[in-house]
Amino acid sequence: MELKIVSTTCPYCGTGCGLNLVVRDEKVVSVAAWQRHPVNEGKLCPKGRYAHEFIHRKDRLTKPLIKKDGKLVEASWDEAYELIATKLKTYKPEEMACLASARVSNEENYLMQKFARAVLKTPNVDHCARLCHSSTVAGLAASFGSGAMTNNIQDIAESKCVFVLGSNTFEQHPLIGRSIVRAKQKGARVIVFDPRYTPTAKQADLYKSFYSGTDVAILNAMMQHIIKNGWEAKEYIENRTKDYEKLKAVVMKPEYSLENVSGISGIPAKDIAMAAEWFATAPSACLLYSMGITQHTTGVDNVKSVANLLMLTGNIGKVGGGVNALRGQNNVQGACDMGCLPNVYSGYQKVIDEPAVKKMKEAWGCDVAGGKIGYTVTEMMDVLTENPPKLKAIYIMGENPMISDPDLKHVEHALKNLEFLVVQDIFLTETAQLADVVLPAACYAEKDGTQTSTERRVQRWHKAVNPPGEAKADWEILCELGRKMGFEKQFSFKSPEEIFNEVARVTPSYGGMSYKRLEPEGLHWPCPAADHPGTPILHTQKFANPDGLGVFTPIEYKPPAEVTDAEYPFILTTGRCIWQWHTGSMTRRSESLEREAPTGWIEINTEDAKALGIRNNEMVRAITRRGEVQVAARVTGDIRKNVMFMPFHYAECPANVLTNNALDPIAKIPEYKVCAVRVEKIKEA
Ligand SMILES: Nc1nc2c(c(=O)[nH]1)N[C@H]1C(S)=C(S)[C@@H](COP(=O)(O)OP(=O)(O)OC[C@H]3O[C@@H](n4cnc5c(=O)[nH]c(N)nc54)[C@H](O)[C@@H]3O)O[C@H]1N2
Ligand SMILES: Nc1nc2c(c(=O)[nH]1)N[C@H]1C(S)=C(S)[C@@H](COP(=O)(O)OP(=O)(O)OC[C@H]3O[C@@H](n4cnc5c(=O)[nH]c(N)nc54)[C@H](O)[C@@H]3O)O[C@H]1N2
Ligand code: SF4
Ligand SMILES: [Mo]
Repeated sequence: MELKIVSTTCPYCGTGCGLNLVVRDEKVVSVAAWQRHPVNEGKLCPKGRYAHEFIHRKDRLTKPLIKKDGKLVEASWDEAYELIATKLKTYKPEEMACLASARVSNEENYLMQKFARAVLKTPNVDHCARLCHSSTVAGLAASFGSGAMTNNIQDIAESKCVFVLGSNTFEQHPLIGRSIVRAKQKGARVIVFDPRYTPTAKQADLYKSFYSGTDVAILNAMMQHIIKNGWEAKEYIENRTKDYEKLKAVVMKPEYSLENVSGISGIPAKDIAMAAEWFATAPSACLLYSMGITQHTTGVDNVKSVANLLMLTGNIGKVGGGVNALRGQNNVQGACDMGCLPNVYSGYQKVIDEPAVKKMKEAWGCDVAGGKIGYTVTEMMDVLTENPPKLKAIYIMGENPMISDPDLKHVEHALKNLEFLVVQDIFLTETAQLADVVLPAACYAEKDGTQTSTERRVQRWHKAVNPPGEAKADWEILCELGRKMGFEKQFSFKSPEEIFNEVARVTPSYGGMSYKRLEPEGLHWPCPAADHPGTPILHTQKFANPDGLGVFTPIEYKPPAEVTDAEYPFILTTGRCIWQWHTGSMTRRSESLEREAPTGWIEINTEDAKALGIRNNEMVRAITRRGEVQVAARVTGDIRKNVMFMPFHYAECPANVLTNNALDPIAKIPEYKVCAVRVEKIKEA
């Protein structure tokens, strides 16, 4: 039997590992290592290893579905397009919204925002980056002028002090974890602060647990200790930054003394001091963060505090330094780069800047939405529950908010208030079940395209097999619908490569890229010209702000939106495990992964469990102000007393029934990492 090997990029996390799909008889039968790939060098984590298992599942969507008498029934593509086109023409632009997807290619995301802005003329386009790193995009842009991971993955291995704050790297970005191990082997000290003793924490030379939501206090205390000891990078601060005095005025306040912050965070004063000393006196130091920092009502504040610490110690723009904001989904960096955010076109060109609007009008040859910032995902759910709802139709490509958004009762209420919902997915998800029209999409292995990983590396996907039944690639669907709605010229693309060439034409940071140049292992943006080698490390000479300087921002500590009280006495934090992916649409359909973590749990500290009379594995009720779920208790010493943790992957015990949709005022990211919870034994009947 003949085997075909097709190289592509892993469809799960933002690490961007290269893999080889093994194809036999038109089926992807296995995944093999890509030995010389610069990121993973032939290694894969379990999700990459089993990334073929969901592809040929019998329950893939294979035909368009239309809701008739409350039931989804099979329809032809023509019927589906006709219905969508007719319906969408009846609404005003501001009554419609589109959600793009961090799971699909750059080309497909580019087309989704083009569809929203050129066809529907609506400014309302966003995607799950809102729930994820919107704090980073806003916070790092304010500090450095650019909202992306500053250094590349390999570079972490060169660091002499790696501080992991709010990232469970070894479970969530396992192949980036390897770079931490390498750094350690070369003599780096590793610091991990996390409310849970995670597999990442096990790698640390200094691990401390703390109360969720106290990061700003900890970072300010570290900075105070550094300044008091004269360890700040004086020359760097002088030459490359501004507003240092403003920062100093805040971090030197008595509130941020080691002793006081020890009381707020639960980390002993001497350990905060040790972390500060290690970080500031190392020849190079970097910080890795992810959702532990961003998913707070103070998400942007947290990110700016991280940026402050790194500038204070002179660690931005150099080898082994950097703010390494680890982007989550395989193509969340790309979806942001492509302009699937309500305030920017591709390449972060602002929709409120007149020259940018003019540029897009000329490039696309039609009128486009501009001048006004649209709704974010989280705001969409809010305006949908107003009376009358401000939105009437949403087109969702590759997202599953019915499991992933905060406060699910609120989300369900919102989506049910829509007059018209289109969902384009590879499976009939919880969200698709609510749709009026469901469109069957091709998955990563069934199409060509590009994706951009967390280290800004733009890499190719190569098509290995045909999609099942009548399913089509997202880019084909958007082109056909765009043409159906009268935008023949704007959606005339015959291939992803043609779309990419348009992306390169209108997006300065991708300007020098082409499919040819991306082979075999991609390029790091910014890559502005055809002879530019790409940029693995940002800000080496100057920051991306107009004056070239990095900006210190004084940040005061603020407690989370919901704090514990007598009724809800514990802090609930939520996140992930290594085996499952978000809403489980793909991993729960992968036998090898599902077997390892078949249902959810709530982690409860051993002493807390004892006080509550709860045994390991016993089903309990977890209750917050939003709702309650029944879930198995996992009694463990690996979580801080008074803190509980739940993964959000499981529809049968959905953590997001419990979470709080309070938002960061700037990034509009919800506070998934902190709410107040009570846990009760289920009384035997
Ligand atoms: N296996 C797997 N891998 C994934 C994903 C997945 O679903 N499954 N999702 C991907 C995506 S989209 C993302 S965004 C990333 C997320 O990657 P991570 O951010 O690493 O994952 P999380 O589990 O959300 O949270 C990380 C850590 O934050 C800690 N934490 C909780 N509260 C706080 C706090 O207040 N402050 C701090 N500093 N830490 C806190 C948690 O204990 C947890 O260990 O993972 C990506 N990788
Ligand atoms: N409680 C809690 N909730 C959270 C978080 C948390 O830490 N705690 N984290 C948040 C974060 S960081 C994120 S990123 C979000 C993720 O939230 P979502 O993006 O809603 O979650 P996914 O399950 O990744 O949804 C992706 C969908 O895309 C589909 N899909 C896959 N490939 C394709 C394709 O090629 N084409 C199309 N059309 N569809 C495709 C999948 O089947 C799936 O339904 O969840 C957020 N929710
Ligand atoms: S680390 Fe991320 S990109 Fe690499 S194999 Fe695992 S899930 Fe895929
Ligand atoms: Mo994410």
